[in-house]
Amino acid sequence: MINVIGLGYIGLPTALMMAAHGVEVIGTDYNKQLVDTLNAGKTTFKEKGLDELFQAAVKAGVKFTTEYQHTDMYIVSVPTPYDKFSKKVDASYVVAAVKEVMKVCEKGATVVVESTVSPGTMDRFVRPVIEENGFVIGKDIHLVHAPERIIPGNMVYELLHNNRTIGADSREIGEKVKQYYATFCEGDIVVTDVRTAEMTKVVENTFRAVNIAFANELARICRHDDMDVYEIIRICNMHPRVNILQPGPGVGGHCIGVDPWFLVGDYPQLAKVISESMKTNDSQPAYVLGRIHEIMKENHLTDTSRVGLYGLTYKENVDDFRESPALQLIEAQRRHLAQPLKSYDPFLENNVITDNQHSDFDAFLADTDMVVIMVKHDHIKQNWDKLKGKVILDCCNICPLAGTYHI
Ligand code: SAJ
Repeated sequence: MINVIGLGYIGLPTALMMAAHGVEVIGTDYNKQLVDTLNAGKTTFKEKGLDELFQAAVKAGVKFTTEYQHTDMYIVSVPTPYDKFSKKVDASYVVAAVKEVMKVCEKGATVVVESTVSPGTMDRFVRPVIEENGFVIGKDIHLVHAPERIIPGNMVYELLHNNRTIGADSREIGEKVKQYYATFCEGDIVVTDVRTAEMTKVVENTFRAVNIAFANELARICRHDDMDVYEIIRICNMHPRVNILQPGPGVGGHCIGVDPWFLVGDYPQLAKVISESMKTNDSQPAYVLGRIHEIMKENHLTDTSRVGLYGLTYKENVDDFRESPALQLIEAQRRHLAQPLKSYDPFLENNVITDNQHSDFDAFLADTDMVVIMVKHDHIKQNWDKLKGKVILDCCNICPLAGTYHI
């Protein structure tokens, strides 16, 4: 039996996927309300294919509880935020979860940490917890790091098809854990050591962050001399060895805007390109705010409260708004003590900001002169007609209407 610890964005789909593929799974989360919701037959966030997977897992017998289980295999999937000042990983949730596991586990148990951690975290923070409890790692308890790499918006598909990395102290344990993932994973499963697994996950997200920062910097260079950054990137990407990502209003979410900071925090003298890239991405919402004011001036608009942000989530077609560029932009506007911006997001039924968030698209449009497209939800692509006559700043390069402004 597997006890999955942490039933959030990664832990829940992983628990459901294993259960739906014949593994006996009990999911544990210290949030009673979340556990109650799952036990009442409801999922806790929106994700393509998640409800169907949930039904299949419930049918197969998955259980949810607040209690840690006495078993021989654990998958720890709890948050690893970073400390905003030191830029280092905050491993406290992982440490707390492993401490709880140590109270109930059997000798011979395997503890798999799926949470993203900076290289060295397992050695510095997790191993000591196990040893403090009198266990010998590799004999009494086996420790594995198997970072998850599925993308919100396409999680269920990617759980099935992505390649995976399993970092273990011994090949034998790596292969044992691989068998559980192989019950559902159709991709390649690479067995390596713990430190390599830690590093590869962070490097993947850092690669993407640096590439996005490059695109954002190109957008600023092109804006300076009135060149079309999108056309330039499109043509460059026709070269067989060039693949530039897209500029945008900033980088949100809990991965690409966070993980690269782990390397900056641990290697401040070495991670120079990474550090500058993160600063570029982090300043992108403020850059967009500058563009809003420029465009307002050009169009003789004076009332900032008649400017509306379309999209509050951190990316398209998800209801996750953690670290979203739109929220950062609203905050930057507040710091200027200027009139607040309006906002609307088809994925957020309840208000996530205290004021000026509309729940009805038509009412939002009636209340705005200028619309800033922050997120390329499919919803807006079916509604271009309604935006006719508005001043539009499109941060995602999707609006087909003539006269649209870009970042
Ligand atoms: N973004 C851009 N330009 C682009 C692509 C993305 O500005 O060309 C922005 C998005 O709008 C968003 C942010 O970047 O605000 C991040 O979005 P994303 O879709 O690139 O990635 P995440 O954070 O949702 O998921 C990433 C994925 N990592 C990689 O693709 C290397 C996912 O596979 C990981 O599992 C996830 O991080 C994680 O858990 O670490």
